[in-house]
Amino acid sequence: MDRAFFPDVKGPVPFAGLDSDDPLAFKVYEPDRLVLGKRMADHLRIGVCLWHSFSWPGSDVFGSGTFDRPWLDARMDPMVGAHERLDAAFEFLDKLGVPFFCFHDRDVSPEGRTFAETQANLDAVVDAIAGHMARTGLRLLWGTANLFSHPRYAAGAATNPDPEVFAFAAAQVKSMLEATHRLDGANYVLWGGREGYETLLNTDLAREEAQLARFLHLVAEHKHKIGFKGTLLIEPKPQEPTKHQYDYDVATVIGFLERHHLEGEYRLNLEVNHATLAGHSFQHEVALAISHGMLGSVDANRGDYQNGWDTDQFPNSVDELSLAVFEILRGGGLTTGGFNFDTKLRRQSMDHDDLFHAHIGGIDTLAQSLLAAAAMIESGDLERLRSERYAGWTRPLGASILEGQAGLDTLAGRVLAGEIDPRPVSGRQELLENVVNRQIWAANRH
Ligand code: XLS
Ligand code: NI
Ligand code: NI
Repeated sequence: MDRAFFPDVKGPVPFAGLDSDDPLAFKVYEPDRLVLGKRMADHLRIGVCLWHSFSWPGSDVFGSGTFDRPWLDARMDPMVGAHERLDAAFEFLDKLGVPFFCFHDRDVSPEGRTFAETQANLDAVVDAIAGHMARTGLRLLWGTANLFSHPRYAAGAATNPDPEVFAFAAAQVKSMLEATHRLDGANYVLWGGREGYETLLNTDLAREEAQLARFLHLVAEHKHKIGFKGTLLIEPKPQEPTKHQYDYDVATVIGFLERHHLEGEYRLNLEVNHATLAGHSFQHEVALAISHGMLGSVDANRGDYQNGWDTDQFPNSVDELSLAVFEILRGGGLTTGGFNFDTKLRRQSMDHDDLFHAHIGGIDTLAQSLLAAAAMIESGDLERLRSERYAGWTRPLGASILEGQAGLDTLAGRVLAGEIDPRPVSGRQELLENVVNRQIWAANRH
Protein backbone atom coordinates (compact mmCIF):
# COMPACT_ATOMS: atom_id res chain seq x y z
CA MET A 1 0.00 0.00 0.00
CA ASP A 2 1.84 3.16 -1.01
CA ARG A 3 -0.86 5.62 0.03
CA ALA A 4 -1.13 6.50 3.71
CA PHE A 5 -3.96 4.93 5.70
CA PHE A 6 -3.96 7.87 8.11
CA PRO A 7 -3.29 10.79 5.74
CA ASP A 8 -4.74 13.40 8.10
CA VAL A 9 -2.19 12.74 10.82
CA LYS A 10 1.33 13.92 10.15
CA GLY A 11 2.93 12.42 13.26
CA PRO A 12 4.62 11.97 15.50
CA VAL A 13 1.74 13.15 17.70
CA PRO A 14 3.22 16.15 19.53
CA PHE A 15 2.97 17.13 23.19
CA ALA A 16 1.01 20.40 23.31
CA GLY A 17 0.06 20.74 26.97
CA LEU A 18 -3.21 21.34 28.81
CA ASP A 19 -3.86 24.65 27.10
CA SER A 20 -4.08 23.01 23.70
CA ASP A 21 -7.42 22.00 22.22
CA ASP A 22 -5.81 20.09 19.35
CA PRO A 23 -7.46 16.62 19.40
CA LEU A 24 -4.36 15.16 17.78
CA ALA A 25 -1.88 16.29 20.43
CA PHE A 26 -0.94 14.92 23.85
CA LYS A 27 -2.03 17.10 26.76
CA VAL A 28 0.03 15.34 29.44
CA TYR A 29 2.18 12.62 27.88
CA GLU A 30 5.62 14.05 27.32
CA PRO A 31 8.03 11.16 26.73
CA ASP A 32 11.18 12.97 27.88
CA ARG A 33 9.67 14.59 30.98
CA LEU A 34 11.48 13.36 34.08
CA VAL A 35 9.27 11.86 36.77
CA LEU A 36 11.08 10.67 39.92
CA GLY A 37 14.29 10.96 37.91
CA LYS A 38 13.17 8.71 35.05
CA ARG A 39 11.69 9.54 31.62
CA MET A 40 7.94 9.23 31.41
CA ALA A 41 8.37 6.96 28.38
CA ASP A 42 10.65 4.64 30.39
CA HIS A 43 8.21 4.42 33.30
CA LEU A 44 5.28 3.58 31.07
CA ARG A 45 6.81 1.60 28.17
CA ILE A 46 3.61 2.05 26.20
CA GLY A 47 2.52 -0.51 23.65
CA VAL A 48 -0.34 -0.83 21.18
CA CYS A 49 -2.03 -4.15 20.47
CA LEU A 50 -2.53 -5.18 16.86
CA TRP A 51 -5.60 -7.37 17.42
CA HIS A 52 -8.35 -4.94 18.43
CA SER A 53 -7.01 -2.08 16.35
CA PHE A 54 -6.04 -3.81 13.12
CA SER A 55 -7.45 -7.34 13.07
CA TRP A 56 -10.97 -6.80 14.37
CA PRO A 57 -13.55 -5.33 11.99
CA GLY A 58 -15.85 -3.79 14.62
CA SER A 59 -18.24 -6.74 14.72
CA ASP A 60 -20.22 -7.83 17.76
CA VAL A 61 -22.41 -10.85 18.54
CA PHE A 62 -25.37 -9.15 16.86
CA GLY A 63 -23.74 -7.53 13.87
CA SER A 64 -20.92 -7.45 11.37
CA GLY A 65 -17.93 -5.16 11.11
CA THR A 66 -18.39 -1.41 10.93
CA PHE A 67 -14.75 -0.36 10.45
CA ASP A 68 -12.85 0.35 7.27
CA ARG A 69 -10.16 -2.37 7.41
CA PRO A 70 -9.65 -3.28 3.72
CA TRP A 71 -7.10 -6.01 4.54
CA LEU A 72 -9.80 -8.02 6.35
CA ASP A 73 -11.89 -8.31 3.15
CA ALA A 74 -12.48 -12.04 2.54
CA ARG A 75 -12.04 -11.55 -1.20
CA MET A 76 -8.44 -10.42 -0.75
CA ASP A 77 -5.53 -12.88 -0.80
CA PRO A 78 -4.88 -13.18 2.95
CA MET A 79 -1.11 -12.75 2.57
CA VAL A 80 -1.57 -9.58 0.52
CA GLY A 81 -3.94 -8.45 3.26
CA ALA A 82 -1.36 -9.35 5.91
CA HIS A 83 1.20 -7.01 4.39
CA GLU A 84 -1.32 -4.20 3.92
CA ARG A 85 -2.30 -4.51 7.57
CA LEU A 86 1.33 -4.26 8.66
CA ASP A 87 1.82 -1.14 6.54
CA ALA A 88 -1.19 0.52 8.18
CA ALA A 89 -0.29 -0.68 11.68
CA PHE A 90 3.30 0.55 11.54
CA GLU A 91 2.19 3.83 10.00
CA PHE A 92 -0.10 4.23 13.02
CA LEU A 93 2.48 3.17 15.62
CA ASP A 94 5.12 5.41 14.13
CA LYS A 95 2.80 8.43 13.97
CA LEU A 96 1.49 7.86 17.49
CA GLY A 97 5.09 7.82 18.71
CA VAL A 98 4.93 4.95 21.20
CA PRO A 99 7.87 2.55 21.66
CA PHE A 100 6.16 -0.88 21.66
CA PHE A 101 3.55 -3.15 20.06
CA CYS A 102 2.10 -6.60 20.83
CA PHE A 103 0.51 -9.26 18.63
CA HIS A 104 -0.84 -12.83 18.40
CA ASP A 105 0.35 -15.06 15.55
CA ARG A 106 -3.15 -15.03 14.04
CA ASP A 107 -3.45 -11.23 14.16
CA VAL A 108 -0.73 -10.87 11.59
CA SER A 109 -0.60 -14.06 9.57
CA PRO A 110 -3.32 -16.41 8.31
CA GLU A 111 -3.59 -20.08 9.04
CA GLY A 112 -2.71 -22.23 5.98
CA ARG A 113 -4.16 -25.57 4.86
CA THR A 114 -1.34 -27.42 6.67
CA PHE A 115 0.77 -26.44 9.66
CA ALA A 116 3.79 -26.20 7.34
CA GLU A 117 1.92 -23.59 5.29
CA THR A 118 0.88 -21.74 8.46
CA GLN A 119 4.52 -21.69 9.55
CA ALA A 120 5.66 -20.39 6.15
CA ASN A 121 3.06 -17.61 6.33
CA LEU A 122 4.23 -16.61 9.80
CA ASP A 123 7.89 -16.67 8.75
CA ALA A 124 7.18 -14.36 5.82
CA VAL A 125 5.19 -11.94 7.97
CA VAL A 126 7.82 -11.97 10.73
CA ASP A 127 10.40 -11.01 8.09
CA ALA A 128 8.20 -8.07 7.14
CA ILE A 129 7.70 -7.08 10.81
CA ALA A 130 11.47 -7.16 11.34
CA GLY A 131 11.82 -4.77 8.39
CA HIS A 132 9.19 -2.39 9.81
CA MET A 133 10.89 -2.49 13.21
CA ALA A 134 14.29 -1.69 11.73
CA ARG A 135 12.79 1.20 9.74
CA THR A 136 10.77 2.74 12.61
CA GLY A 137 12.68 1.75 15.75
CA LEU A 138 9.56 0.17 17.24
CA ARG A 139 10.07 -2.75 19.63
CA LEU A 140 8.05 -5.84 20.51
CA LEU A 141 6.70 -5.76 24.08
CA TRP A 142 5.30 -9.27 23.77
CA GLY A 143 4.13 -11.91 21.39
CA THR A 144 1.50 -14.58 22.02
CA ALA A 145 -0.22 -17.46 20.25
CA ASN A 146 -3.94 -17.42 19.59
CA LEU A 147 -5.11 -20.68 21.18
CA PHE A 148 -8.79 -19.74 21.29
CA SER A 149 -10.26 -18.69 17.91
CA HIS A 150 -10.00 -21.86 15.84
CA PRO A 151 -12.74 -24.51 16.39
CA ARG A 152 -10.09 -27.09 17.35
CA TYR A 153 -9.67 -25.13 20.60
CA ALA A 154 -13.36 -25.04 21.51
CA ALA A 155 -12.72 -27.39 24.46
CA GLY A 156 -9.41 -25.76 25.42
CA ALA A 157 -5.82 -25.94 24.23
CA ALA A 158 -3.54 -27.42 26.92
CA THR A 159 -6.59 -28.49 28.94
CA ASN A 160 -8.34 -30.15 26.01
CA PRO A 161 -9.61 -33.72 26.59
CA ASP A 162 -7.83 -34.67 23.35
CA PRO A 163 -4.00 -34.84 23.58
CA GLU A 164 -3.75 -34.11 19.85
CA VAL A 165 -5.10 -30.64 20.54
CA PHE A 166 -2.49 -30.23 23.28
CA ALA A 167 0.17 -31.22 20.75
CA PHE A 168 -1.14 -28.79 18.14
CA ALA A 169 -1.16 -25.96 20.69
CA ALA A 170 2.39 -26.89 21.67
CA ALA A 171 3.50 -26.60 18.04
CA GLN A 172 1.81 -23.21 17.76
CA VAL A 173 3.38 -21.85 20.95
CA LYS A 174 6.82 -23.15 19.97
CA SER A 175 6.49 -21.34 16.66
CA MET A 176 5.32 -18.06 18.19
CA LEU A 177 7.84 -18.18 21.05
CA GLU A 178 10.58 -18.52 18.44
CA ALA A 179 9.10 -15.65 16.40
CA THR A 180 9.02 -13.49 19.55
CA HIS A 181 12.63 -14.43 20.27
CA ARG A 182 13.63 -13.55 16.72
CA LEU A 183 11.97 -10.13 17.04
CA ASP A 184 13.73 -9.61 20.37
CA GLY A 185 10.45 -9.43 22.31
CA ALA A 186 10.71 -8.30 25.93
CA ASN A 187 8.10 -10.84 27.10
CA TYR A 188 5.95 -13.73 25.92
CA VAL A 189 2.30 -13.95 27.08
CA LEU A 190 0.01 -16.91 27.69
CA TRP A 191 -3.64 -16.07 28.07
CA GLY A 192 -5.79 -19.15 28.59
CA GLY A 193 -9.06 -17.95 27.12
CA ARG A 194 -10.40 -21.46 26.67
CA GLU A 195 -8.45 -23.12 29.48
CA GLY A 196 -11.43 -23.66 31.72
CA TYR A 197 -14.82 -25.31 31.42
CA GLU A 198 -18.33 -24.74 30.15
CA THR A 199 -19.85 -27.43 32.40
CA LEU A 200 -18.48 -29.52 35.24
CA LEU A 201 -20.62 -32.42 34.01
CA ASN A 202 -17.98 -33.34 31.41
CA THR A 203 -14.88 -31.91 33.10
CA ASP A 204 -12.09 -33.59 35.06
CA LEU A 205 -10.63 -30.67 37.03
CA ALA A 206 -7.58 -32.48 38.41
CA ARG A 207 -6.61 -33.83 35.01
CA GLU A 208 -6.98 -30.48 33.28
CA GLU A 209 -4.88 -28.73 35.94
CA ALA A 210 -2.11 -31.31 35.48
CA GLN A 211 -2.22 -30.83 31.69
CA LEU A 212 -1.95 -27.05 32.01
CA ALA A 213 1.02 -27.36 34.36
CA ARG A 214 2.75 -29.77 31.98
CA PHE A 215 2.19 -27.36 29.10
CA LEU A 216 3.67 -24.43 31.01
CA HIS A 217 6.72 -26.53 31.97
CA LEU A 218 7.25 -27.37 28.29
CA VAL A 219 7.06 -23.69 27.34
CA ALA A 220 9.58 -22.71 30.02
CA GLU A 221 11.95 -25.54 28.96
CA HIS A 222 11.78 -24.39 25.36
CA LYS A 223 12.41 -20.79 26.34
CA HIS A 224 15.69 -21.83 27.96
CA LYS A 225 16.58 -24.15 25.12
CA ILE A 226 16.40 -21.39 22.51
CA GLY A 227 17.98 -18.81 24.83
CA PHE A 228 15.00 -16.42 24.94
CA LYS A 229 15.75 -13.88 27.66
CA GLY A 230 12.32 -12.23 27.86
CA THR A 231 9.84 -12.89 30.67
CA LEU A 232 7.08 -15.50 30.38
CA LEU A 233 3.77 -14.01 31.49
CA ILE A 234 0.38 -15.47 32.40
CA GLU A 235 -2.64 -13.21 31.99
CA PRO A 236 -5.37 -13.95 34.56
CA LYS A 237 -9.03 -13.66 33.59
CA PRO A 238 -12.01 -15.20 35.40
CA GLN A 239 -14.31 -15.96 32.48
CA GLU A 240 -15.29 -14.98 28.93
CA PRO A 241 -15.22 -16.70 26.53
CA THR A 242 -15.23 -19.75 28.84
CA LYS A 243 -17.75 -19.89 31.70
CA HIS A 244 -14.93 -20.46 34.18
CA GLN A 245 -11.23 -19.94 33.46
CA TYR A 246 -8.50 -21.60 35.52
CA ASP A 247 -6.35 -18.43 35.54
CA TYR A 248 -9.14 -16.71 37.48
CA ASP A 249 -7.20 -13.92 39.19
CA VAL A 250 -3.80 -13.12 40.69
CA ALA A 251 -4.30 -15.17 43.85
CA THR A 252 -5.47 -18.22 41.89
CA VAL A 253 -2.62 -18.07 39.39
CA ILE A 254 0.05 -17.64 42.05
CA GLY A 255 -1.34 -20.64 43.96
CA PHE A 256 -1.34 -22.70 40.75
CA LEU A 257 2.22 -21.70 39.83
CA GLU A 258 3.52 -22.52 43.30
CA ARG A 259 1.69 -25.86 43.39
CA HIS A 260 3.47 -26.85 40.19
CA HIS A 261 6.89 -25.29 40.93
CA LEU A 262 6.51 -22.79 38.12
CA GLU A 263 6.74 -19.60 40.17
CA GLY A 264 10.36 -19.06 39.17
CA GLU A 265 9.51 -19.18 35.46
CA TYR A 266 6.41 -17.01 35.13
CA ARG A 267 5.24 -13.52 36.05
CA LEU A 268 1.79 -12.00 35.54
CA ASN A 269 0.32 -9.78 32.86
CA LEU A 270 -2.55 -7.94 34.56
CA GLU A 271 -5.47 -6.48 32.66
CA VAL A 272 -7.70 -3.83 34.21
CA ASN A 273 -10.95 -5.17 32.77
CA HIS A 274 -10.12 -8.72 33.90
CA ALA A 275 -9.75 -7.49 37.48
CA THR A 276 -13.20 -5.89 37.20
CA LEU A 277 -14.68 -9.16 35.91
CA ALA A 278 -13.10 -11.03 38.83
CA GLY A 279 -14.78 -8.66 41.28
CA HIS A 280 -11.52 -6.94 42.27
CA SER A 281 -10.23 -3.44 41.86
CA PHE A 282 -7.24 -3.21 39.54
CA GLN A 283 -5.26 -1.74 42.43
CA HIS A 284 -5.92 -4.96 44.37
CA GLU A 285 -4.62 -7.20 41.58
CA VAL A 286 -1.51 -5.06 41.08
CA ALA A 287 -0.78 -4.79 44.82
CA LEU A 288 -1.21 -8.53 45.35
CA ALA A 289 1.06 -9.43 42.43
CA ILE A 290 3.71 -6.99 43.67
CA SER A 291 3.52 -8.28 47.22
CA HIS A 292 4.49 -11.72 45.84
CA GLY A 293 7.15 -10.34 43.48
CA MET A 294 5.05 -11.54 40.54
CA LEU A 295 4.11 -8.42 38.55
CA GLY A 296 5.25 -8.59 34.95
CA SER A 297 3.26 -6.29 32.69
CA VAL A 298 -0.07 -4.51 32.32
CA ASP A 299 -2.88 -4.60 29.76
CA ALA A 300 -4.31 -1.12 30.12
CA ASN A 301 -8.01 -0.74 29.44
CA ARG A 302 -11.26 -0.40 31.39
CA GLY A 303 -14.55 -2.22 31.66
CA ASP A 304 -18.06 -1.03 32.08
CA TYR A 305 -19.39 -1.52 35.60
CA GLN A 306 -22.87 -2.16 34.26
CA ASN A 307 -22.46 -5.00 31.84
CA GLY A 308 -20.06 -7.68 33.13
CA TRP A 309 -18.32 -8.07 29.78
CA ASP A 310 -14.72 -7.53 28.68
CA THR A 311 -15.52 -4.29 26.87
CA ASP A 312 -11.83 -3.34 26.61
CA GLN A 313 -12.51 0.40 26.54
CA PHE A 314 -9.72 2.93 26.61
CA PRO A 315 -8.74 4.02 30.14
CA ASN A 316 -10.14 7.41 31.11
CA SER A 317 -10.21 7.49 34.90
CA VAL A 318 -7.16 8.99 36.60
CA ASP A 319 -8.88 8.39 39.96
CA GLU A 320 -8.72 4.63 39.40
CA LEU A 321 -5.55 4.21 37.40
CA SER A 322 -3.36 6.40 39.60
CA LEU A 323 -3.87 4.01 42.54
CA ALA A 324 -2.55 1.09 40.49
CA VAL A 325 0.36 3.15 39.15
CA PHE A 326 1.11 4.18 42.75
CA GLU A 327 1.43 0.50 43.70
CA ILE A 328 3.71 -0.10 40.71
CA LEU A 329 5.98 2.84 41.59
CA ARG A 330 6.08 1.81 45.24
CA GLY A 331 7.04 -1.69 44.08
CA GLY A 332 10.00 -0.33 42.11
CA GLY A 333 8.36 0.05 38.68
CA LEU A 334 8.12 -2.19 35.63
CA THR A 335 11.17 -4.01 34.29
CA THR A 336 10.56 -6.04 31.12
CA GLY A 337 6.84 -5.16 31.20
CA GLY A 338 4.97 -2.14 29.92
CA PHE A 339 1.49 -0.74 29.50
CA ASN A 340 -0.03 -2.45 26.50
CA PHE A 341 -3.26 -0.87 25.26
CA ASP A 342 -5.41 -4.01 25.02
CA THR A 343 -8.24 -1.70 24.02
CA LYS A 344 -10.82 -1.46 21.33
CA LEU A 345 -12.83 1.31 19.79
CA ARG A 346 -16.58 1.41 20.23
CA ARG A 347 -18.32 -0.04 17.19
CA GLN A 348 -19.57 3.38 16.07
CA SER A 349 -16.08 4.92 16.13
CA MET A 350 -15.48 4.24 12.48
CA ASP A 351 -13.35 7.17 11.31
CA HIS A 352 -9.67 6.43 10.84
CA ASP A 353 -8.80 9.25 13.25
CA ASP A 354 -10.86 7.65 16.02
CA LEU A 355 -7.97 5.25 16.58
CA PHE A 356 -5.73 8.24 17.30
CA HIS A 357 -8.23 9.99 19.57
CA ALA A 358 -8.70 6.80 21.56
CA HIS A 359 -5.01 6.11 22.09
CA ILE A 360 -4.12 9.74 22.76
CA GLY A 361 -6.80 9.96 25.47
CA GLY A 362 -5.77 6.65 27.03
CA ILE A 363 -2.10 7.56 27.03
CA ASP A 364 -2.78 10.99 28.55
CA THR A 365 -4.88 9.33 31.28
CA LEU A 366 -1.98 7.02 32.02
CA ALA A 367 0.55 9.88 32.01
CA GLN A 368 -1.60 11.93 34.37
CA SER A 369 -1.94 8.86 36.62
CA LEU A 370 1.84 8.57 36.65
CA LEU A 371 2.19 12.21 37.73
CA ALA A 372 -0.39 11.73 40.48
CA ALA A 373 1.22 8.50 41.67
CA ALA A 374 4.67 10.08 41.66
CA ALA A 375 3.31 12.96 43.77
CA MET A 376 1.89 10.42 46.25
CA ILE A 377 5.32 8.78 46.49
CA GLU A 378 7.17 12.08 46.76
CA SER A 379 4.99 13.53 49.51
CA GLY A 380 5.64 10.38 51.55
CA ASP A 381 2.37 10.83 53.50
CA LEU A 382 0.85 7.50 52.52
CA GLU A 383 4.02 5.57 53.19
CA ARG A 384 4.51 7.30 56.54
CA LEU A 385 0.95 6.66 57.71
CA ARG A 386 1.14 3.04 56.62
CA SER A 387 4.39 2.36 58.44
CA GLU A 388 3.14 4.13 61.58
CA ARG A 389 0.16 1.79 61.49
CA TYR A 390 2.41 -1.26 61.73
CA ALA A 391 5.02 0.28 64.02
CA GLY A 392 4.20 -2.15 66.86
CA TRP A 393 5.57 -5.03 64.82
CA THR A 394 9.05 -3.52 64.87
CA ARG A 395 9.01 -3.14 68.68
CA PRO A 396 9.92 -5.96 71.13
CA LEU A 397 6.45 -7.53 71.43
CA GLY A 398 5.86 -7.74 67.67
CA ALA A 399 9.40 -8.94 67.01
CA SER A 400 9.19 -11.66 69.67
CA ILE A 401 5.96 -12.97 68.09
CA LEU A 402 7.33 -13.00 64.56
CA GLU A 403 10.63 -14.55 65.53
CA GLY A 404 8.84 -17.36 67.34
CA GLN A 405 10.01 -16.56 70.91
CA ALA A 406 6.54 -15.80 72.24
CA GLY A 407 4.14 -18.75 72.21
CA LEU A 408 0.50 -18.83 73.29
CA ASP A 409 1.46 -19.44 76.97
CA THR A 410 3.73 -16.40 77.12
CA LEU A 411 1.26 -14.15 75.35
CA ALA A 412 -1.68 -15.32 77.44
CA GLY A 413 0.36 -14.85 80.64
CA ARG A 414 1.14 -11.23 79.76
CA VAL A 415 -2.46 -10.51 78.82
CA LEU A 416 -3.63 -12.10 82.11
CA ALA A 417 -1.16 -9.99 84.07
CA GLY A 418 -2.68 -6.88 82.53
CA GLU A 419 0.60 -6.00 80.77
CA ILE A 420 -1.10 -6.12 77.39
CA ASP A 421 -4.30 -4.14 76.93
CA PRO A 422 -4.72 -2.97 73.31
CA ARG A 423 -6.78 0.10 72.36
CA PRO A 424 -8.40 0.38 68.90
CA VAL A 425 -6.88 3.07 66.69
CA SER A 426 -8.33 4.85 63.68
CA GLY A 427 -7.57 3.41 60.24
CA ARG A 428 -7.88 6.99 58.96
CA GLN A 429 -9.34 5.88 55.60
CA GLU A 430 -11.00 9.21 54.78
CA LEU A 431 -7.86 11.12 55.67
CA LEU A 432 -5.88 8.84 53.33
CA GLU A 433 -8.44 9.26 50.56
CA ASN A 434 -8.12 13.03 50.92
CA VAL A 435 -4.34 12.76 50.67
CA VAL A 436 -4.73 10.80 47.42
CA ASN A 437 -7.24 13.24 45.94
CA ARG A 438 -5.09 16.23 46.77
CA GLN A 439 -2.18 14.67 44.89
CA ILE A 440 -4.41 13.81 41.93
CA TRP A 441 -5.81 17.33 41.77
CA ALA A 442 -2.42 19.01 42.18
CA ALA A 443 -0.34 16.66 40.06
CA ASN A 444 -0.02 18.86 37.03
CA ARG A 445 1.21 21.90 38.94
CA HIS A 446 4.77 20.59 39.25
C1 XLS B 1 -8.57 -11.24 26.26
C2 XLS B 1 -7.15 -11.02 26.54
C3 XLS B 1 -6.24 -11.12 25.34
C4 XLS B 1 -4.81 -11.28 25.78
C5 XLS B 1 -3.89 -11.81 24.74
O1 XLS B 1 -9.44 -10.95 27.05
O2 XLS B 1 -7.02 -9.78 27.16
O3 XLS B 1 -6.41 -10.02 24.52
O4 XLS B 1 -4.30 -10.07 26.24
O5 XLS B 1 -4.28 -13.05 24.27
NI1 NI C 1 -5.24 -8.76 27.52
NI1 NI D 1 -9.11 -8.93 27.91
